[in-house]
Amino acid sequence: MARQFFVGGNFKMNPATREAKKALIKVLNDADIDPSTEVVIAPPHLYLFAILESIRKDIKVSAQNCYCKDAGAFTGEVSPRQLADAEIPYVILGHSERRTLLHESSEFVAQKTRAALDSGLSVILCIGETLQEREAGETAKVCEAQLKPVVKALKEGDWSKIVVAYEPVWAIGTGKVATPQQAQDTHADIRTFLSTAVSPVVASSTRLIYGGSVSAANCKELSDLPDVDGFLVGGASLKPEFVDIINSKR
Ligand code: G2H
Repeated sequence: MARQFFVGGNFKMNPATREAKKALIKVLNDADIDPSTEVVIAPPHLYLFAILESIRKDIKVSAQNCYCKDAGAFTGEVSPRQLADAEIPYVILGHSERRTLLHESSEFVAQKTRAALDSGLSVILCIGETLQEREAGETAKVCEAQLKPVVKALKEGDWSKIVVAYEPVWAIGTGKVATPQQAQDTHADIRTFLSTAVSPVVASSTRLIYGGSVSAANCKELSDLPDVDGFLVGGASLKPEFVDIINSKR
């Protein structure tokens, strides 16, 4: 089954001002974008409504997180139901910055994934190993351990709404990108795991995207890899070169 190329822009806690946010959206609105690529941008919650109204219709908008309940006394949280009601189609879950800084466990990420799907959202699910784990030869084991609670929480049909982002922690925001061999090998391992743990159909149809210091300079080579179906882009999504990354399959 053909997997549509996917490029996500994870703005993280950027930009710092509304003026800069407007300039960023203008670059995207004026750009010549490959219509065969699915493009999703994930701004901070505060900017979601404004960006939804000002961004061109062929670019989708994602939240960067949500909670696992529909509503209630959860100060500071945003619910998947609120996102769906606001017509936000995607949410990023399990980003390593949240796993590390906010101590989110894989079980909690799985709970939030379940809740997001129940509200009708699609999920960009992030997994990835630390440098220490890679050097210990534990990359596949760590990715599988992060995926297992999600596999348990989902039914086979749910996987059409999941994009798995493999983001080695050592490559995030460091300028150290995974080599094409490292990216391809890990993506192939994840696909093999999905084939056994879920089904061969899910393994061959689920998009596996790479994240970690993706730039205009390295995207072309990575985009040609058989098991890399796109990118989750952080730092470079805030720059005009994001357009070159979106168009990397051209
Ligand atoms: C990884 C990535 C986006 P960056 O976190 O999710 O960020 O491209 O800055 O490494």
